[in-house]
Amino acid sequence: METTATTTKPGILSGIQPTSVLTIGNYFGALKNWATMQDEFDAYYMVANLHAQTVKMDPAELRRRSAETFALFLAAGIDPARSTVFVQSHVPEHTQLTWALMCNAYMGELSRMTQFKEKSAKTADNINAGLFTYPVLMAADILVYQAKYIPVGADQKQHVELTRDIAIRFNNMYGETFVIPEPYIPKIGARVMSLQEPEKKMSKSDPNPNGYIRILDEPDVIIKKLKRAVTDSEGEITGNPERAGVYNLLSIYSVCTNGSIEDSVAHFAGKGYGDLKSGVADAIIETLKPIQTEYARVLADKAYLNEMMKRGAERAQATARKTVRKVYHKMGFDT
Ligand code: ATP
Ligand code: LTN
Repeated sequence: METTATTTKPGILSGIQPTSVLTIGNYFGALKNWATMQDEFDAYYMVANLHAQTVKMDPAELRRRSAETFALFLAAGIDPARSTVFVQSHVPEHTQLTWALMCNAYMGELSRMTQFKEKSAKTADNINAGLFTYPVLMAADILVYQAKYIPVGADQKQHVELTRDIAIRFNNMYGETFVIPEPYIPKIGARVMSLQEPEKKMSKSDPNPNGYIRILDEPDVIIKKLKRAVTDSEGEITGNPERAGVYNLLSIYSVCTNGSIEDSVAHFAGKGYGDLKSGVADAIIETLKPIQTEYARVLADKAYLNEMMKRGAERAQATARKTVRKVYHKMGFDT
C-alpha cells in the first residue's frame, strides 16, 4: 500500500463530479483509460465533490454519491496501491490554493469560459459565484499536485488552457513555482454518443434516461434501452460514421470487445438491427458485470471504503501541503 515519496514519473490528475451515477461514456471515455495509465504515470484521481455544489445538490445526496463514485472508481480498476485516489473535500489544500490563484485570475478570462456561459444560461436562477470561479478551483486541483498531464474530454480543454495561463502568470510574478500542465488525450479514447440523439455525447445529466446506460444499470434495463436506441431506415450494417446511430452502436461494441470498427462490422455482416441491438446489449452486460460485482462488494464493506478514502486523502495531502506552503510563502502569507 505504501508508495515511495519521490517519483520520476510524470504526474497526471483527473476528476469526475459526483452529480449523478456514471455512464458507460464516463467508463469508456475516462475511467477505463485512467486504469491503464496507473503504471506509466504518478496518477491522482479524485471525486470532484466541491465542484458539484455549483449546481445545487441535496447535501445528503451529494454525500452518498461522493462515496458511491469513489467505490465505482475502485470497482472500475483504479487501484489505491498504485494511484492516489481521493475525495476532493478531504484535502482542504484545494480551497487554500484556490484563494491564492483567484487573486491571479481575471474576471475577463473567467467570463470567456464556454461552460460558464452554457451553465449560467441553463440555470438563470442560480448563477452563483462558485459557477463563475469554478475553473480556478479546477486550476488549484491540477497545480496543487504539480500534475503535468490532464486527461480530460474536449469540453474541459479550455479550463486546462486557463490553468496554464494562471500558472505561467504566477511563475513570472513570483518565480518558478508550478509545473505547467497540458491537456492529455489518451491514445485509446472513446466518445460514446447518446442512444437517443447520437449526434450528442452520452451524458449523465441527460434528462432522458433512454439516452444513457449507467455503469450500474441492470441487464434488463440495458436490453430495454438498447431496443429503443435510435438507428436509421437503411437496414444494412456498415461502418459509415455519418450514420450516427448505427455507428455509435458499432463503436460501443468495439470498445466492449476491444476490437476495431471493422471487426464489429464483420461480426454483424448480413444481420439486422435487432441482432445488432441485442449483440451490443450482451457485450455491455458482459463488460459491466465484473465492475458491478466489485462495486457491490466494495460498497458493502464500509470499513474498507472509509479506510481507502482516508489513505487516499492522506497521500494527496502530503503532496498538496508542500505546494500550498511554497505558494503562500511566495505571496507573503504566513501560516
Ligand atoms: P454531465 O452530464 O454532468 O456534464 P458527463 O457525463 O458529460 O457529465 P463529466 O463529469 O463532464 O461527464 O465527465 C467526466 C469524464 O468522463 C470526462 O473525462 C469526460 O471526458 C468523460 N466523458 C463523459 N461523457 C463521455 C462520453 N459520452 N464519451 C466519452 N467520454 C465521456
Ligand atoms: N471539471 C471537470 C471535473 C474536474 C477535473 C478537475 C478534471 C474537476 N477538477 C481537474 C480534470 C482536472 C468536469 O466537470 N468533468
